Amino acid sequence: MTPSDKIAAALARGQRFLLLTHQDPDADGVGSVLALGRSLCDAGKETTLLFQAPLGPPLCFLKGAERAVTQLDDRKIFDAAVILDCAEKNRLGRAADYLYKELPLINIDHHETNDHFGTLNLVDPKSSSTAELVFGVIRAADLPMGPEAAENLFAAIQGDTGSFRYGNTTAKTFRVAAELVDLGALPWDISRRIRDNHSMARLRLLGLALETVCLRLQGRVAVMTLTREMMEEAGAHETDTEEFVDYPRFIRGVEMGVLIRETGQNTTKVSIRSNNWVNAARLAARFGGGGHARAAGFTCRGAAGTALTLFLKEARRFLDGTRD
Ligand SMILES: [Mn+2]
Repeated sequence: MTPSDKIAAALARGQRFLLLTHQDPDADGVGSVLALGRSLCDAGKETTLLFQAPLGPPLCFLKGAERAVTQLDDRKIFDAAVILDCAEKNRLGRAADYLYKELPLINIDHHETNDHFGTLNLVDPKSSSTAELVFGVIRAADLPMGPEAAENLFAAIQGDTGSFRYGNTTAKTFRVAAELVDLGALPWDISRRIRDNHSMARLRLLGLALETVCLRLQGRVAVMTLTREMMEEAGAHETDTEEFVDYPRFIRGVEMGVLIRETGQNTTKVSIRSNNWVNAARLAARFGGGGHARAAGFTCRGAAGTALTLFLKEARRFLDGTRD
């Protein structure tokens, strides 16, 4: 039995499921949770969709997002927890507090750095997205897939592939996407509601951020910086920075686009995107982070300047010394 078949059997057998994704979730995490939640629900099962924090725009515009909760009755018992798009258990944040000892964990993910923390694990780094794997599981379990589930899976795949532009987009990704359109997903409507639906604050922040873009390490690395002051000045939210890192990455000749963003008093998040050969996940792992070959990140102590110095030192070694 393949991992997908085993998970499908567990989903078909169980009745009560807890669905979760990583903290600060993206479209893949949220869309996968909502889609699988909808399918299980339509099959007559009881589902609880738990997020660490309330969903903000644009992900709260996904259909079914209003079913999400941020707290549980402690005594609530489940047949299994399905954890989606989450490389390690501690990426669940506070939501992990609700996982009690005997609860079986079903881990479905596509992060290369996934540590197989589940009782059942379906981890495929070749998959464009967790949603593409969830599509296969829903089919294998013979669960219903209506327009709402299809739309959420489509939005998730669109998110992780940068609208089918990134290197993780395969022929299979398009086949799955086409099936989702057959099932009722409307690509233009999802794009308009989820991807091309920005606040004025985001645009103001982008203006400030573009001013900071500079080339480093002989033009191989382009860096964008966001300080806490800039976030405040623009009145922007964390989710407004989604895909900002593509601007430095899209500069001709650049191998690595980097976004340095202050997230707290003394913490900075570094997002890395590579174009051709740098394994961003391995570089991020040197700082205790992780992700995918072309998209990864880590968090470190200190303000933006400190983080950049630390990062460039290691990035130089990486660019000069390794080719994996
Ligand atoms: Mn993902």
